[in-house]
Amino acid sequence: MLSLALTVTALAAFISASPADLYPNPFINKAQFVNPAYAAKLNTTIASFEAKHDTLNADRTRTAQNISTFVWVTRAVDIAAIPVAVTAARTARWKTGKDQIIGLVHYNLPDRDCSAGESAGEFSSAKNGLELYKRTFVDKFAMELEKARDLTFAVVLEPDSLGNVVTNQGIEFCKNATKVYEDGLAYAIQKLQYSHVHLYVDAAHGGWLGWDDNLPLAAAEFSKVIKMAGPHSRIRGFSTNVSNFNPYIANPRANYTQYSNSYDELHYAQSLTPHLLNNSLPAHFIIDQGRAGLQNQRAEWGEWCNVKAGYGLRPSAKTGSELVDAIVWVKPGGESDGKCGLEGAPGSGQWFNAYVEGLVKDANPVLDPLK
Ligand SMILES: *[C@@H]1O[C@H](CO)[C@@H](O)[C@H](O)[C@H]1NC(C)=O
Ligand SMILES: *[C@@H]1O[C@H](CO)[C@@H](O)[C@H](O)[C@H]1NC(C)=O
Ligand SMILES: *[C@@H]1O[C@H](CO)[C@@H](O)[C@H](O)[C@H]1NC(C)=O
Ligand SMILES: *[C@@H]1O[C@H](CO)[C@@H](O)[C@H](O)[C@H]1NC(C)=O
Ligand SMILES: *[C@@H]1O[C@H](CO)[C@@H](O)[C@H](O)[C@H]1NC(C)=O
Ligand SMILES: CC(=O)N[C@H]1CO[C@H](CO)[C@@H](O)[C@@H]1O
Repeated sequence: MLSLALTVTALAAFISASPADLYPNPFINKAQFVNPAYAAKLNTTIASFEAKHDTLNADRTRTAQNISTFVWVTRAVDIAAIPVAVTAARTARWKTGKDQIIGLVHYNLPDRDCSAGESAGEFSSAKNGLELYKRTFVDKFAMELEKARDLTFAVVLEPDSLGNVVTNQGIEFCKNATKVYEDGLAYAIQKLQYSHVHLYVDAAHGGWLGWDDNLPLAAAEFSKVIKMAGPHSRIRGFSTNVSNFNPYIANPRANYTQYSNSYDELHYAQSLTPHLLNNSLPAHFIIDQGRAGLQNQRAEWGEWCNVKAGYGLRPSAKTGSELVDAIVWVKPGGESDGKCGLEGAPGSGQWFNAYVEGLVKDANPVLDPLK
């Protein structure tokens, strides 16, 4: 009861003190940018359906080609994808008359993916990685955004990194990486302070940081890093469930969540909120639903790799919750999580076409075929 009372008090304080008009939801009245590079990959899937004379699913895939996904920038050479996206977004604005918000994932910390090892990056802290990260990645990333002040950006910062700091101190490589993660992330936050850029620090997902014991530790860690970014640095909020399979609203809740109050991503946002507010952090979220359409496919919550899935809720700023700025598709479905999960999975980031066929067929809501 005590924690419930605290939650209600904190939420009430949030609502009455919320200076919503000082920093409104950046997704309102914007079209989420559709990445032509992802649409191009889906042409492979259209061709494979057509080869099987499955015109229904080929036409559904054409609809998916018009849905927004985030652009992942995971190596220094990928920075080149930013101006390409910027040009495409300007074209889309010109064609549709709608202002665009481009979703980017900034994902290249030294010693990356310290616990799972499927997505190790190009920088190692033992080889001057922090300095290389700052100079050849963060600075260049910021420079590209600075050149596109006519557009709006939502940037997901470093998925999994603070989740690993909070819960994986028992893994020596993560323990060693902690200082570098904190310094690197704080530097990125500080460097990306522009009024047209909205930062969402990654907050893992409900099955990870959503446990009651982890919530205060997570909020304290976020607070530490954001303070390190300096008194003039601000973030819009937090991203959750990047590349995961958790539903926004579970129905029914999965059995493996039975001891957690954060049994779906909306409940996770609600559970984390009082802890964020207690640390003077903004309680705003964007939630990845790109692969959350098919529920209850896992025996355990911890399964994370190429789990059988369908495309989930569509990207939208109509979320039904004041806490949630937008439903987004951060993970471009079909880029493999690694050589694990469903049979035939290729290495991390490679196109897994059979998987995409499943995303299309099992989409929930169902994809209407493009006429
Ligand atoms: C996908 O294929 C269509 C039809 O062949 C073509 O017009 C389009 O340019 C391709 N899309 C991309 C993004 O490559
Ligand atoms: C793509 O989506 C936009 C916005 O949702 C819509 O206005 C447009 O008609 C769609 N285009 C196609 C080809 O479906
Ligand atoms: C962690 O750091 C210590 C001290 O620098 C080093 O001896 C050890 O090899 C590192 N462990 C890993 C797994 O990188
Ligand atoms: C949960 O477990 C019960 C009992 O074992 C089972 O009947 C039910 O189908 C399970 N629910 C889900 C969503 O898996
Ligand atoms: C808020 O923070 C204070 C001081 O760090 C702590 O004692 C208290 O338990 C926190 N309350 C909640 C709801 O996290
Ligand atoms: C950012 C984050 O926590 N992403 C996780 C989302 O869930 C998948 C699957 O459980 C994990 O692999 C990701 O690490």
